[in-house]
Amino acid sequence: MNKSISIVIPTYNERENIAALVERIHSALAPRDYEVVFVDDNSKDGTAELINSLSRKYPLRVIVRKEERGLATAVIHGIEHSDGQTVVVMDADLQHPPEVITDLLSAMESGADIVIASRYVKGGGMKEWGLVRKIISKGAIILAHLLLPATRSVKDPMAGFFAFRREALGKAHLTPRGYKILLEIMIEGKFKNAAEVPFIFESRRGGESKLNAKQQIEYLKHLFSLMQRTGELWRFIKFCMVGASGVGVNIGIFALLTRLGGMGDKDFLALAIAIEASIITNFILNEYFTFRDRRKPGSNFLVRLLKFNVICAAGAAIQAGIYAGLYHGLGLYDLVADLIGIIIATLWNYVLNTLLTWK
Ligand SMILES: Nc1nc2c(ncn2[C@@H]2O[C@H](COP(=O)(O)OP(=O)(O)OP(=O)(O)O)[C@@H](O)[C@H]2O)c(=O)[nH]1
Ligand SMILES: [Mg+2]
Repeated sequence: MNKSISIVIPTYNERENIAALVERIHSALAPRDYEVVFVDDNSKDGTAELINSLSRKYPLRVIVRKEERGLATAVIHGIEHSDGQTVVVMDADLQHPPEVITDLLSAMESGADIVIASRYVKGGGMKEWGLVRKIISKGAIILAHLLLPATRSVKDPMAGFFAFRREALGKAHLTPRGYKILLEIMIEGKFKNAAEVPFIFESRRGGESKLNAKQQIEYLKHLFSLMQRTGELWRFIKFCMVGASGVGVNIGIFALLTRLGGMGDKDFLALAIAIEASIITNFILNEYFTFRDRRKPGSNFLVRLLKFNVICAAGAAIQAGIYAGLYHGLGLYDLVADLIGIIIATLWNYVLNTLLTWK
């Protein structure tokens, strides 16, 4: 039967949390027309059996997967095997308070097509998180914001607690890895209006965490795959190619000025002119090649040129500083010191220009 709300919950050995979870969902949502679809990866602790017995009293179903394991694929499985117009995704371990579902639904009623229960908006947060986990969590978000501009519309694209309109997801082809299903959904779906509501990430009530270092590696691989799919990886390669062309312009003009231009004794001036010329050619190539799709009609070309210039000048200073520190300070081989400087300055230029110049 077609329900209006499908709540998809992946489970792996969560027996201890199920009864409280189901009761709290029911008291938050009744009398709305909802169903809970659990996707259990063949837990050994009797999770699925408990859900089955509770399904006599509550609108629940459990799908048991025997061949596959993994949080993100379990969530997709649940999305594909449910049919509510609104889909809610959450964890089973009561870290996502079921009462917040009603906040998600109200935001959807006010016009959002995807709503995220966010730790990083005012009123949100997490209980009992150690400093290391906080830093990893924040670092992962910063990385996603930098490398995948489509995630910048929300402060917490890593959340595992969210709701969306099924129609807006369309026929998206979802191929996530690891844990971060929301990233995949946001990038592959056709959402126009994302909203966030605050929530406090509770401490785990029972059972054990399945989060481990392997998940962090999976996250980086997933990020890379999303960069490939969205064209952001190709954009970065283009940016590096343009940078390399700038080296040619720089050397060529410097050679011309000092050899044919009679500036042999004014080599610093010749160098400054050569650097500025390469910044300008880099800008033009980036404007019409690397960031062609991000030029906004009516926005100011000269303002962008100025921003690019300032960022690249700072990049050159950073490169010189790194070279000085590594070669003169630490005695590293000079070409290695130079190469490290170039890599860091390139990253600096790329990140700052995607954030400020071609937003
Ligand atoms: N079906 C399925 N569910 C999983 C799998 N791994 C984790 N889950 C479920 O996904 C949800 C989130 O997993 P957790 O281990 O709680 O991850 P976390 O909340 O980031 O980490 P903690 O704060 O330590 O709990 C829980 O409901 C788990 O039962 C899996 O491989 N398959
Ligand atoms: Mg958890």
